[in-house]
Amino acid sequence: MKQEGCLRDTIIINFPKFSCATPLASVIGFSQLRSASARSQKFQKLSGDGMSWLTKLKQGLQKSSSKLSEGLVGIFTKRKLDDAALEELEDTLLLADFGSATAANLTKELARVRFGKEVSPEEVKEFLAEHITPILEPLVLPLNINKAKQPHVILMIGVNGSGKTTTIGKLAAQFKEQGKSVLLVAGDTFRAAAVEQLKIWGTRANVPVLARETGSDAAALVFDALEQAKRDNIDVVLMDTAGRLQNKDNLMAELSKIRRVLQKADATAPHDVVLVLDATTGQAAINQVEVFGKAAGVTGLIVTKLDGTARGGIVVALAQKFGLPIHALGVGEQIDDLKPFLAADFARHLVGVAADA
Ligand SMILES: Nc1nc2c(ncn2[C@@H]2O[C@H](COP(=O)(O)OP(=O)(O)OP(=O)(O)O)[C@@H](O)[C@H]2O)c(=O)[nH]1
Ligand SMILES: [Mg+2]
Repeated sequence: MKQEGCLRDTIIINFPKFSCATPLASVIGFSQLRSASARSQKFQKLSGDGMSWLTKLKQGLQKSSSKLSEGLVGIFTKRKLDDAALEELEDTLLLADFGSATAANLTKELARVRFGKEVSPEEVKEFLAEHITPILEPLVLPLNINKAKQPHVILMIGVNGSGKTTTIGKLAAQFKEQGKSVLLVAGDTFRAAAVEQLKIWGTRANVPVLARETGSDAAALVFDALEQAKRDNIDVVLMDTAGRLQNKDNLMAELSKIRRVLQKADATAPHDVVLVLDATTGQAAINQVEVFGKAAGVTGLIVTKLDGTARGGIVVALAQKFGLPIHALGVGEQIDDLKPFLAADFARHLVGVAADA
């Protein structure tokens, strides 16, 4: 029987409400789904073992802060602030990916206030945290779901492997926790594995996933998904896209098309275009913001894998250069490893001055 709103060739899991879903059991068996969901609850309990997000952030930024501390101790122990020390400080900041403008400004300001005086590594850390915080402060903006835009559409974009799909899973769990209805859309139609990965995250977060077979047109899928979400009064639609290198013009053009097509379904969509950046790639992130920004109108950033790098200064470089909102930070691979971006906490943990959280 044909039912209104049915999307042909579309697979929807985890959401009995969708009338047109291919029988769920043929995609992922109900029993599988139930046990996976139980596992995910257990997993959430385990990973959210009372550890505060500040502790987690601190741990996540450990590599950056210890590298920086090492550098500062080497430069400033029992030493007056002279030209050579300032030069070394600037190099240390550059190595931590703060970017040339920020490294130069911070060094110049320290020279202005302390030149010729003895200064300890701890004092330099305090100075850095204090001066980095106001650079970051204006960019603190969590992904706020606009109730008036039902659904609120978030398009996730970025280069291959930056953490888009994982971040979607983490965000889905957070929105679900806030009591919102969420739909995930497997807009990475290039690889079968990408669809499978998103389904696993859908199951963990206990939200539906809308997918089509590999090779389908991503723009057509996102259009249909948005129409479906409107009919089903979904609060938030998180759209995954295939990773793409920013120098591949045809793939970047596809992103522009996805955006245009979404606007046909809702002139105000997408409401957020989030560029997911892998912190371990350091300064390469700068070019990604520029090119993705032109192709898809990036509205905000999420920086991932801060736990795996000493290059956390990239967040400051991005803030200084683009002034785009930073919605959240990825500090691990687990479902609760997406942390809010708070300027002072981030700055202090980045340079390693925070008291134990
Ligand atoms: N340590 C760490 N690993 C992460 C983080 N975010 C994602 N990852 C890992 O990075 C790898 C790539 O993540 P995906 O979410 O598949 O990245 P993607 O951008 O969707 O990749 P493509 O779809 O291939 O473009 C996976 O192994 C994730 O577990 C993070 O914050 N910290
Ligand atoms: Mg992916």
